[in-house]
Amino acid sequence: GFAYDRYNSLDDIHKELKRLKRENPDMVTLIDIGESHENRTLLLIKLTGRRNPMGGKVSMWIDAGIHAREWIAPATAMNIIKELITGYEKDPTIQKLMDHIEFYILPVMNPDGYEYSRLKNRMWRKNRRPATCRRRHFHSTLCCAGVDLNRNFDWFWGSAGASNDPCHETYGGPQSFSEPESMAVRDFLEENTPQAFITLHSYSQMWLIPYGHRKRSYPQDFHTALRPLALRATKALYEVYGTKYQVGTGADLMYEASGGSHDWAKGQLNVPYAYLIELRPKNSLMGHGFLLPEREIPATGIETFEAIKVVADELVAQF
Ligand code: 0X9
Ligand code: ZN
Repeated sequence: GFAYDRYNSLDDIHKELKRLKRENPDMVTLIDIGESHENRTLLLIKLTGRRNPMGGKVSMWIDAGIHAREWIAPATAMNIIKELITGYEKDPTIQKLMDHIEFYILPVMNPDGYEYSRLKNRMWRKNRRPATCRRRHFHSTLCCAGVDLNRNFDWFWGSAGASNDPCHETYGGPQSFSEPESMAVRDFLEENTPQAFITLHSYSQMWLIPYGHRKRSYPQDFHTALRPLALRATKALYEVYGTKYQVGTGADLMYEASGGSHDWAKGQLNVPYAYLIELRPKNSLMGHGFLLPEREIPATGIETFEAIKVVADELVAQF
């Protein structure tokens, strides 16, 4: 069964979300925002306090598991959900946040890839779009499955750090929003545009700010709003266990990559605060890269939640 300190199957995650709804019907709503290629449900949980005076005016989006092998991301999303629900009764700070903000959390944005990574290939990254085949030589074809969903959003789609080769790890798809998973997220967010958008990845302990498609490319409020809030959030995170995060754009700190969801959220949707968080570990040597040990799940959840609270607090103050 499901455990908050384990990496869980999609089925156990969905069962836990349904249990949370059963136990907290006044705080929890489950929304089916679409289906994956292999017809798995994209199950979104909406959390809000019993006395939300704003009536849903301010909202925050958190998704995880857009990349299949980054298991700590769905696990952290689940821990954030648990902290918000249990904190509502016993922690006035969380009660205030929940009474002002609607939290929309999608713990597994790429359910087909997640299950494939659990059962077939631990290092799978993309979704499971059925194989596209192309002719190579006489009598030889090459077929490859999957689109990198974090290259499939409509922000300088296909321009940098993405491949048009279906066999590549960063294949961006035949066009932007070609995939059911990214389409479902787009359609929901266009109808319910939040004030903060956070997408959880791993690894490298970085709090990434738009834009990532080109070096030295920043939204106009980068220095006045996005970066200062990111610095406050990562400071709160650091104060829990001393975990260090770098803050900057993905293009400046890592590499250029177009078609990312956080860039799209900021650039096209005009979400004020859009971030991509690369969770633990820092590196692939001692920290095991994508293979973060289960014993680090609880601490990752707690420290990340402290950072999320800083962002949520800012939404309450500002909107
Ligand atoms: O490549 C990605 O999609 C993200 N890294 S990951 O290892 N989780 O796959 C980072 C995207 C952030 N943007 C840029 N680096 N430009
Ligand atoms: Zn990722």
